[in-house]
Amino acid sequence: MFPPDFAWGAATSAFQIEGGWQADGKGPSIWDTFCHEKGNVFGDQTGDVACNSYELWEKDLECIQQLGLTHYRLSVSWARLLPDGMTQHVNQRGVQYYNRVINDLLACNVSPMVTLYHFDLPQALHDLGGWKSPEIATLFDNYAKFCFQTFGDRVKFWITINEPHICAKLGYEDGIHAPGLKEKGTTAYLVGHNMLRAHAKAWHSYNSEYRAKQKGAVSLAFNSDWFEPLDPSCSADITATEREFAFTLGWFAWPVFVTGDYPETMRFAINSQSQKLGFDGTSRLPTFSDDDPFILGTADFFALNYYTARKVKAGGGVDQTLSMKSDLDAKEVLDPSWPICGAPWLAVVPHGLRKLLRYIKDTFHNPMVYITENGFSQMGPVQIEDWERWEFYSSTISEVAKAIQEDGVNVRGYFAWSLMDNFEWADGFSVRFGLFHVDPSDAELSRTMYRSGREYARIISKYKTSGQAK
Ligand code: PNW
Repeated sequence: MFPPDFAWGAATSAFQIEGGWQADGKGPSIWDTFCHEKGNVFGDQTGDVACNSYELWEKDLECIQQLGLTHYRLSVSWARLLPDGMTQHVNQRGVQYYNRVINDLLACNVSPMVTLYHFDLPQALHDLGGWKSPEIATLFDNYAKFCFQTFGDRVKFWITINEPHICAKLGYEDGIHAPGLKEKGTTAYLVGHNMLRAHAKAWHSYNSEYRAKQKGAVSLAFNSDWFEPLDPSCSADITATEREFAFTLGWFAWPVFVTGDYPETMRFAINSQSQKLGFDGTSRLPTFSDDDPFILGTADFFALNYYTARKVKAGGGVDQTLSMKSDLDAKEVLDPSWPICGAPWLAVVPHGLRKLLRYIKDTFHNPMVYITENGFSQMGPVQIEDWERWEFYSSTISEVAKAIQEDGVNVRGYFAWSLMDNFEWADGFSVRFGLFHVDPSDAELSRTMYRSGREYARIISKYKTSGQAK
């Protein structure tokens, strides 16, 4: 049913669970700044305490064991390890914390997958220009090398950057994630460019300095919805769907897996819109230069975060100012037959994952794939008997099985988002993605298993190790 040694995991990220925002010498990140500013996050909630995993790591480990996970995906906080972002000043207490997490996981036979950057840039680096500055690639590379050097004897799966598309678009175009900039139609492309340069530098460092000894794998995590034309017989909707893929998944996966450069569709759309609006100057989508690291081939596996699907209709998105939306010139539509879970953007479309996996196989040269995030959110009253979420997981996992068996996609692992309810960015704690419930107003912050957690544990114990149903 599943390949033997299939990775059965769950994922979290540092800012969303750790808290301890100033503990033991940690520096502030752009998310600390962003959520301390009123009006940015639901109910002005913050990540100051979150699930307090900085102090309650043992409780997380118990959850991981109760689920029987083979793998756990976490992120390390750059500003906890290097408070001002630079390697000159190392916070040893931060190093100790992650050493303990990693060692405890290994002692319980759980393999860590570590993300270096999950939205939480050290504020000190943002103040120097952050992702907008070309220097960030070298600073990120230094940080990555520090992590490979410090933890790489034990960590065999690395994700450099989580969802560069979401980071760039929500943080620098829409302004709803930190650092809250709305510099439309320009900065997100620049930020994405520097993220690719930073990622590629770190991959090359691993490849030449650490791989032989540490024998791990390095990638970056792409997010993509499954897109299909609203009217499959309308050629404008079909090309709009191609643009959607190009502007989300292709933006980052095409350079890394196919050509070393952005999809032609994307550059063409951006440049023709610039022309139409009389924007002079060079392309808003930067070009890679000979001084840049080679981008092509800088991923050892394909890491995919999948949540939902969209139908795509041509046009409609165009306005007369520069923006990513006008460049894209497409409108996303929800199919009324798709149920919505919790958050309004989250249509439940498990079969979209199978289709997307097939698309990835065909477009990106049949890579080894890890689904590094997939989940279902709950809002409103807490439902511990969350049978809808359970149904979602069980049908999604069966779509993954079909992708493997019937479509021949090389899927090697699946990580549920998330191990526990946590700080869901601009939605604060109002949107719950956990397999364990955490109530942020409970002084103990106890973790309570949802029904879906129990069912996920059953699936895992059924398929773990042999891949065959027991
Ligand atoms: C991902 N959107 O982010 C992240 O990797 C997680 O940290 C996050 O908790 C998870 O998905 C669930 O949202 C996203 O608004 C954040 O479209 C926002 C969006 C998509 C992904």
